[in-house]
This record gives sequence, structure tokens and C-alpha cells, in this order.
Amino acid sequence: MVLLRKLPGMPGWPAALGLRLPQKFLFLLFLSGLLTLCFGALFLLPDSSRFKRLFLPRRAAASSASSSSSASSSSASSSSTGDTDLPRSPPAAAEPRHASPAASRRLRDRLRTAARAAGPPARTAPGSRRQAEPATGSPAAARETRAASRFDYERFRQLLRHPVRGRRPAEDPETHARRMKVKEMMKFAWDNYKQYALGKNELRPLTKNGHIGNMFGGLRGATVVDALDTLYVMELEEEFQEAKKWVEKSFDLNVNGEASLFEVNIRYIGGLLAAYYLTGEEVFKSKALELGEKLLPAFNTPTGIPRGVINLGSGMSWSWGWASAGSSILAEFGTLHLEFLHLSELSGNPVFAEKVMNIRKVLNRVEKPQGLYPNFLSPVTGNWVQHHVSIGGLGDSFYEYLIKSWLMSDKKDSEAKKMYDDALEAIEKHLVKKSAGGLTYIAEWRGGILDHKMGHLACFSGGMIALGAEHAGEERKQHYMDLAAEITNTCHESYARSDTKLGPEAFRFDTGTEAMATRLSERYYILRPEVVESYMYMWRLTHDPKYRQWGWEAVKALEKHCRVEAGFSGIRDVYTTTPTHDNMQQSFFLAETLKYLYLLFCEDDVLSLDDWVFNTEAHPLPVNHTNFKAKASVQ
Ligand code: DMJ
Repeated sequence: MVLLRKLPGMPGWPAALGLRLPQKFLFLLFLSGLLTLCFGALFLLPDSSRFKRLFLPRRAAASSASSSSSASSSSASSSSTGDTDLPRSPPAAAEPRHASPAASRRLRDRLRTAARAAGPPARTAPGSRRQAEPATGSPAAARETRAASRFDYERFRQLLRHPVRGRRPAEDPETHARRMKVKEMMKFAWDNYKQYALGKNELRPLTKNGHIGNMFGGLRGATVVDALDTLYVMELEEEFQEAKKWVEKSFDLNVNGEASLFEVNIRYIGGLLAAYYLTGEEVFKSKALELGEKLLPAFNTPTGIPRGVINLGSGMSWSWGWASAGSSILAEFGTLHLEFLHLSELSGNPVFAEKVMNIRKVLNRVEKPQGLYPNFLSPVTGNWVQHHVSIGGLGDSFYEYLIKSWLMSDKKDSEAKKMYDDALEAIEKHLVKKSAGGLTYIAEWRGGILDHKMGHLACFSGGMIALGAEHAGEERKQHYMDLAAEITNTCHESYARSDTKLGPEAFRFDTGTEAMATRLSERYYILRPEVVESYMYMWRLTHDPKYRQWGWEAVKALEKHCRVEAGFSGIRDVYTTTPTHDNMQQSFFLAETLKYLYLLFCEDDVLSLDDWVFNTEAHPLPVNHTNFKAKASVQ
């Protein structure tokens, strides 16, 4: 209106246009309407318009974006951190906790688009924090979730201390030749699987067809997923691409069958996570997260201890029929920790870490007979169901995951370390024995009575104890290294005393027998890795050449007795030089046995123990040198 005031000596410009009073009134009305329209049009301009940011205070610009779409509101408010990199993670309220990764991805894409449209993120006015935070959860938790959901793969790779596949220094020709031999075995195992069984879970090398089985709830391609990281580390590039292509094109997660929670976790989730961390290929990450979500209903029990079997379609879960009184198995619910922390790390969804931290809480609370962990626990009451203790089958990888949780947390998860130390002390006190012939072994315990038997599975413990010894107090270190060496030696004896130079499923120390199977039903060998696994750790931690020598003996025995025309097969009796084959090439042969043998003949910087921990299926998961939220695990 100031502009329209008549200036002295100058005719008013409406007057200059020669307008009369009613016309002047109409003209003014028209002008004010025009101005209102122009101002209002600012709100219709695209979000990125410079004019809008010129005319409106920043806060208002942010909320105007919110009025156009709730998604864009999220992005604007999340910019309150002052962080300028996109995309922003959605607030918890916008993304349900258990939203499927596909849904999360869609939401994130929407947010990304909206955020791009909103241009540079606006800063939130001081004091407006509450609006900027998600509607649910504490601000700190929301910030943590956001930080976690921005896993920075490039940064993770930069912070590794060694190149994943090593620096390839000069090496002696014999070690090189042995490594190449193991690589050839891997190629042979893979090629035959691909030719006769691609997409099935395992190869049947005698009948040249595939096996599906009922352990994975309708999931297929166990051998593909288990083999991915071994192919990658061995630089079998073409074969790795074949495996990756199968995962991209044919790996179907929409199945409806009964799966072992434990097996799906260690083989599929472990295999996919490792493949992602090694290569940065998103497909592995998204499949791992999607599958992880499908396992969550198994934890819906009164204690949060998951049941062993889950239908991947319906989410219904139950205990194994053979497990006494509906119990859950220590080695099963105790072997989720490593993978589940990584699922939280990569998804930004704390639910996975919460589930495994709760398991730890229950285990810490329950009273341990003589400090030992029995193998069966009720998911309803949280009490032990039977007093059977074993470092072999049913118990084994629970102990392994305690020490590896400590290592994976970059030695910060002191709770896991303490649980491991206490458990090992009790095991040593009650289960470790020496035979008349001087062999150290770990017996099983049944309500106080010892069973002087050691399973092939228990032979992983040599490597585990050596790995833990590194971090025991000075006075215990040598003691544990000696114990690890003695157990590994006993396991080697179980191989050396057989006719095939491969070890039986279980061996005993009673009635005059030492390190040999006494029952017909325990004489078989199914390509298991545990003994060569311990050789690999003992080699890396001592560099005693005997471990490479023992590994080479195993390679020769595998070639002689397990290699058949179309792959590798288990054998039914290790005590005959003409064994019959079981017609099964187990997926863990590619994931573990061949990987550990290969690493035994590599320099120490290939999948260095400084950077990686191996899950119980030998899938390498990275140590937390980066931004990973292992903090959640030690709260
Ligand atoms: C593998 O699937 C894993 O090592 C598991 O922990 C126990 N057994 C097999 C191989 O023997």
C-alpha cells in the first residue's frame, strides 16, 4: 500500500491512468488478489526451487516438504543430524520393526527420491529435536539405528588390515603346489555339483544327481551358498560368477517347509553374509536380511530361547521330536550370535542383536551344574532338561561362538570372554582326561558320569582353545596352547590309526582302545572339517610345520578314498582300504574342509585372523574395526 500512496507533486499512478474512484477500487482489489496469488504459488513450486528457500525460513521449507508426502517429511527431519549424505534412514514409526527387507528397500527408495527432490537437507531449528526424531523409541536409539543402517562398505574395506586374498609373497614351491592341489579339488567338487546337481542342496556323486533333504525347509542350493566364499578366496572367478548368478536368478526364499534354524543360519545366512563382506555385492546382503527376518518367529517362546525347527513360510516353530521334553539344543540356539549381530549391523534393525543378547541373558541366569552347560534347555521354563554335557555334537559351537564373539567385537565383548573362560575352566576340570597311552581327550558328561568318547565334531576344540589361548592371561597362555596342541594331536591320532588315514565319527578311550572307534556305527567319515580346521589354526598360531604335514596327509587320503568319478563322497568305514561310499558330497566339504586345507597352505594374510572370524561353517565374518554396532552386545 505504501507504494500506492500519492507522492507530492506526482499524480497517483492509478490517477495517471485516468481512473475514476470505483475503477480505482476495482484496480486495487485486482492488484491485491494478484499479490496473494503470487505468494501462494511459492508453495506450488517444486521442492528444490531456490525461490522457496529465499522466501521461506528453512524450518518452514522442511515442513512444507512434509506436507507433500510423509516420506519426504522423514528425510527432512532426519537431516537434523546435520549430516548431508543421503539416503537417510526412515524413522522407526515409518518403518515397522519387522518390515520385510523388500518393504524396507521400497521405503528407502521412496525416501531417497523424496530426499533428492527436497534438495540440500534443511537444518532443524534449535529446540525442534523432538519433531526431528522418530515418533517411537528414544532419540538415542533412533540415532543409533540411523547410524547403523548406513553401513559404509568402502570404509569397511579400507579398514581391513590385510588384503582379503593376501599379498602373495614368494613362497616355497611345495606349499604352492599343495595349495594348487586343494584348489583343483575345489574346482572338481564344484564342477560336478554344477553339472549334476545345480540348485539341489548336495551332489550325489555316485548316482550323479542331486539331493534335497529336509534340513533347509524347502530352501535349495545349500552347496552354492556354502561354496561362494571358498570359490572367491581361491580365485576361481568363473565358478564364483556361476554361483552368484544362481543366487541372483534362482535362489527362492518363498518356501514353505520345516527348516533347522541352526543349519539355515550357519550355512545360508553365514554364507551370504561372508559373500557380501568379501565382494560388496548387494544381492548377498539383501538375501541374508530377507532370510534373517524369516527366522525371527522361532524366538517367540516364553523365554525367547528359540525352538530348533521353523516353517519358513508360516513362521510356526517347534522343537525337534528327538530332543527331550520339547527342549532346545545348546549348540543350536548358542550358534546364532555372530550372524545375528551382522544382520543388525547391515540392516540397522536392532531386533537380531536383541534376540541373541536375550539368549545370553537366559544362559547367564540359569544355574550351571559344576559350571558346565548341559545340552538341553527348555524354551518354556529356561531350565536345563537333562544333564548331558559335550564339547562335541549338541554343545560344540556354543563354546566356539563365545570366544569368537569376543574376537569379532575387537575384544570388547568382555561378557562373552568371561563366559568362555569360565566354561573352559569347568570343561578342563571335569571333562579333560589323559589316556593310559598319554593322549589328551575331552570326554562327555552324563549327570556326573563320564563317557570316555570323543566325537569327530569335538576335534574343532583344538583350534578353538588355541585361538582363545592368545588372549588368556600370561600364565594361562602357554598352558592353553599346550592343551590345544595335545587335543589336536589326539585327533590326528584318530586319523593316523585308521587304514584310510581319515578319522571316524567318534573314537573312544576305554577297554584298551585309544583314539579308535569301537562301534560299527561310529566308523564312518562324511568329509567333516573339524580336524583340518584345528590344523589350520594351530599352523597359523605356532607355525609348526607338522600341521601342514598332517593337512597334506588328509589331502592324500581324501583323494585316495573319497574322490570318485563325479565328485567327493563320504565313506562308511575308515578302517578298510576298500571302503564303500555314502554317495553324498556334503556342502560343508566345500565351505569348510577344502577352505581350511587351502588356508593351511596360504600365507597368514589370506583371510587374516586379524580381520576375520570364521563362523562354525567356516564363513568369514569381519572383526569390528569399523562402525559396527557390537556395542549392543555388551550393554
Ligand atoms: C558343519 O555344518 C558345522 O561345522 C557345524 O558346526 C557342525 N558340523 C558340520 C560339519 O561337520
